[in-house]
Amino acid sequence: MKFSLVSLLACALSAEGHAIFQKVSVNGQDQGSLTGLRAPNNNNPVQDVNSANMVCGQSGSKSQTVINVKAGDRIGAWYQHVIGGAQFAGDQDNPIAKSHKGPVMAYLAKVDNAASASQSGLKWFKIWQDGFDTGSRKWGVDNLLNNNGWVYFNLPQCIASGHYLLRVEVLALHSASKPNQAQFYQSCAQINVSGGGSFSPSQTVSFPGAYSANDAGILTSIYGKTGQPDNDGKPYTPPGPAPISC
Ligand SMILES: [Cu+2]
Repeated sequence: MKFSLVSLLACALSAEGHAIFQKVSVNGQDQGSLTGLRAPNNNNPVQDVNSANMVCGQSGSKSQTVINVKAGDRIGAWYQHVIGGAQFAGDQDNPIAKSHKGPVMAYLAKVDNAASASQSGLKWFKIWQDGFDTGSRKWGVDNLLNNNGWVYFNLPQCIASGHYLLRVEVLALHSASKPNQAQFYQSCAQINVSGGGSFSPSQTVSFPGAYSANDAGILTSIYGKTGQPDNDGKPYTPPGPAPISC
């Protein structure tokens, strides 16, 4: 009994490093907790790249709001350890455990109505990613940690106006040298873009489908010869397509 209690505790503790994308800002304006989001209720990662949960995370809360934005706007995506922020005062694993190194990525998919659209069968294109900088040896997650959980990127100016789901994803690679141990943390924001251009993607991907468990950016060891999570100073390419340019 004692042993199983100990392993249960170890298990619970190991779950404490996770995170949830739970708030959006537009040009610095905070949109409010879970507003305009399809977000999981708990912070457990998705580890099966073939799961339907790869789209917007495990099903949890779903907002009725669609966030109005303009092409070119600066979007913020806020990750915190649990819904609302830290799990407890002095939570060292907020916004996410420091071990959880990896890239951060953002994708868009055009929909008719972002509040009601089904999230399966969509055609996604990547608009941004923050992978690994070989000079500073910093990961996208390091920048998230330095910004108190905020990830910032600009919506491309060229995208067509209209409704989209915006999928923001953290890929934590601390255990990714074993198959199906990479951890995916994503939610989707429901947005209505105005002032856009004429871009429509020539190539799109599906979720699930965009990734394979053995992709070079997913089944990988990030630990260099010194044991640091520095990818040995080598370049790292996040999974999925390259971000669009316009
Ligand atoms: Cu975790």
